[in-house]
Amino acid sequence: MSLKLQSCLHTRNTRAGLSMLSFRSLSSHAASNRFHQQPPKSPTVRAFPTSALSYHWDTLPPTLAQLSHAAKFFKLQPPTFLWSAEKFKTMDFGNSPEVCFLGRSNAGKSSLLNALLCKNIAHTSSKPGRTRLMNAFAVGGAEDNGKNRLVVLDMPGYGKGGRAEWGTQIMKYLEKRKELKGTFLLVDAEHGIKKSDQQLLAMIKDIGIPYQVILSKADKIVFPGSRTPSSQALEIRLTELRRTMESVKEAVQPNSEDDGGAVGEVVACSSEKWIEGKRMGIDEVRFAMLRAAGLEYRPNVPLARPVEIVPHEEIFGYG
Ligand SMILES: Nc1nc2c(ncn2[C@@H]2O[C@H](COP(=O)(O)OP(=O)(O)OP(=O)(O)O)[C@@H](O)[C@H]2O)c(=O)[nH]1
Ligand SMILES: [Mg+2]
Repeated sequence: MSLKLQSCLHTRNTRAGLSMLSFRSLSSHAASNRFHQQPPKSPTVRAFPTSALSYHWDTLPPTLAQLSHAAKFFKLQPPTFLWSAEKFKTMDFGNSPEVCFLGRSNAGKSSLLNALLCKNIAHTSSKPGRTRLMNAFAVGGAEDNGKNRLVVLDMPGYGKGGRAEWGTQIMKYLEKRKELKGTFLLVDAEHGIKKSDQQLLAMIKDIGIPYQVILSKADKIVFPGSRTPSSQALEIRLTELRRTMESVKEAVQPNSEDDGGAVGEVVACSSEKWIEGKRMGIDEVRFAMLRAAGLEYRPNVPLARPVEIVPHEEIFGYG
């Protein structure tokens, strides 16, 4: 492991603990920086093959009903800011399932959270190192009783702009937090998995928490210019995206017999690009979050009637 990441993830922090941000300061930020919940008026790409935005090698793609349920879960239930903590030990306790977003600084974690939660609730910046605390938001369910309520954590990034003490606290969180049901590792689709991501992946595998890689900023690969691409250009770019997804699979699950805690799929998304009235891949990430927490829509499939198993000998005799 590189010394840089090792120190980023393991150096002990001696500075004092919790820093509570008031909800007011976050909501006033949101008000001054309106979040677009409706698609912009710019032309969108028709007949885009949405299925090309995810690669499932061990899972089934969500059904339309599951995607629609996931979209409604987040769109119809405005998020609430819960707390910000600098240290693991000063985090509030909770009874609801949690998922968290990890990744290199500037990978787009806070922007993605805003897109998922339909509100400009997390601070974003073009400069790496913007998110400095572990920030928790709740969606759904008025009470913290784990029923139909999801807690989502935006984490500080690692790599350029990251700090050693952030890594220490994040590792403690990953190791000890009982409510944590799933970790989403955000990887910039343009850059692919870097060494520091691989080092974090190795640590996540050691801890044994379920995790899934999400490719962020997929618009930069699929729609690099402002013009709508020709179908031929689109095909070439989607092939490039697929190659990046396959390299993610290689990194997370080199041994096809052992998933090492990885969810067997990669989803590519964009917090900025809209296609046919939806942000690219966002409903698929919403579904993955709900599934990690056990809150996804599961259709009622009638169970087959139990069948009595009659031994062969009873029918055909023992002779
Ligand atoms: N093109 C494009 N840019 C994006 C997307 N998501 C985020 N960005 C840009 O990437 C930059 C970083 O975004 P953030 O969401 O602040 O990244 P972060 O991972 O939270 O960064 P830290 O808090 O510093 O760790 C900002 O300039 C965003 O506008 C996306 O889907 N597409
Ligand atoms: Mg951030």
